Parts: sequence; C-alpha cells; structure tokens
Amino acid sequence: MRIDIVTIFPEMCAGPLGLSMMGRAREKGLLDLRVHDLREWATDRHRRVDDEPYGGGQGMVMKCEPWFAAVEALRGEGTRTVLMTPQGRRFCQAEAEAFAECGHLVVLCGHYEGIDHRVVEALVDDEISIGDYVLTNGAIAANVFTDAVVRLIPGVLGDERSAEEESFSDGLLEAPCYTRPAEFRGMKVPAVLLEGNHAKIAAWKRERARERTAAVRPDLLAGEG
Ligand code: JFE
Repeated sequence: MRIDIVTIFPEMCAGPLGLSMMGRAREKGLLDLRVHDLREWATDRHRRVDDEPYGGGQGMVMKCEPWFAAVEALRGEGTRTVLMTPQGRRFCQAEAEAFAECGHLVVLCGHYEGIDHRVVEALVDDEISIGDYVLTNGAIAANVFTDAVVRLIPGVLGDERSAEEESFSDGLLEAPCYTRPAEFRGMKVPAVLLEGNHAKIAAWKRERARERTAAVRPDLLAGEG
C-alpha cells in the first residue's frame, strides 16, 4: 500500500510514522509511506499557503493553488484522497478496514482555520474526523488515521495477535489482563486465570468484557458503535 501525507508540518508525521509497527511495515515492503511538505507546491516566492478568509472571520484559510498542485502531482488511477477535518464523518474500525483495501491514499492535513472549500469539492473523496474533539492541526489526526489503517494491511502485524480478535471487531471491550506475580501488595489475580481450565477462562473473559462494555460503552452493546 502507498500512502502520501501532505502537511505544512512534515516532522509531525515523519517521526512517529517511522517507528514501531509502521517502521516494520515499511521495512517489509508492505507500506510505501511518503510525507510531503505542502510548501513544495507553493507558487509564489514567499511559499505562502494561506490567505485571509473571504467574508471576514477569524484566522487564515489555506489557498487552492498548492493543494491542487500537490494532489494532481501525487494521485493516480484508483487513488483515494482523504481530508483530515473536524467537519468530517467520524472514523471507526469499519472505516479503517475499508481504507486498508485501497492501494493508494493521499492524506491531506489542514492547518489554520480551514481549507478553501473548492479543494474539498474538487479533490477530496472522504472527509474524516478521528473523533469529537478539536486538534490544532490535521497532521496529528493523520498519524492516528494512518496507524489504524496500516496495522490492518495483511502481514503488518506479524507475530502479534491478529487484528480480527480485538476490541471493536466483536463489538466488545477487552477483559482485564494480568501477569506475574499472582499476588502484588495484597492484590490477587483472579483465581480462574491460574487454574488452567480454558473453557472457564473464556467464559470469564466474555463476562468481564460484557460487564466493562456495559459500564463504560453501553452504546457498543446497543449496536450503535
Ligand atoms: C485541522 C481547527 C478549529 C479546525 C476547520 C486543521 N477529529 C479532528 N479534530 N480536529 C481535527 C480533526 C482537525 C483536523 C484538521 C484541524 C483540526 N485544525 C484546527 C480548529 C476549527 C477547525 O475547523 C486545522
């Protein structure tokens, strides 16, 4: 899979996305990730990418010209162009699974108060919000989006547990987990986990998962997650 991220803060993506699982996906040749500075496509001699909003209002708006040049340079047949924005539809695991099927994503990270809407209308296939809170810029959101998608590319997780058996796939939160020692400062690991009865352990985990989900994410049990 190829992913191109376009931002005016490339360091905010290049660092995190070179480490850990992402770094291994790239080493294995499963991911071709490139982070671009939008200013590469600025047209004027000051490399300006923003300007004042028509109609007034707070802050600055990102200009059309650099975005059109960037996307037209990067996209090809079958590319999906994704904009990180608080105005987008909310990202979730099912969305991540769908994006993992794409061969090529171009991820646009806005900054300032927003992007000229002609960019959105002419170039963007998907407007995505990673959650109902406001970040300072789109590069932070692009890290989250990219991580969630890349780990679903077949072969990326390697020895780690398959993505399918985790939270949000079966619609429940995970049961709590423990490791040695069996007793720490008087706090005991639940006896069932030490006894080795695997059917009993599975039933215990299911029950704890249901309990925890009901307590903190009742929306998931209602099938709204
Ligand atoms: C940008 C900002 C106030 C934008 C445009 C670009 N899920 C999610 N939360 N926040 C973002 C995504 C996000 C994405 C891109 C962004 C925030 N900002 C800051 C601040 C209003 C805005 O509306 C700039």
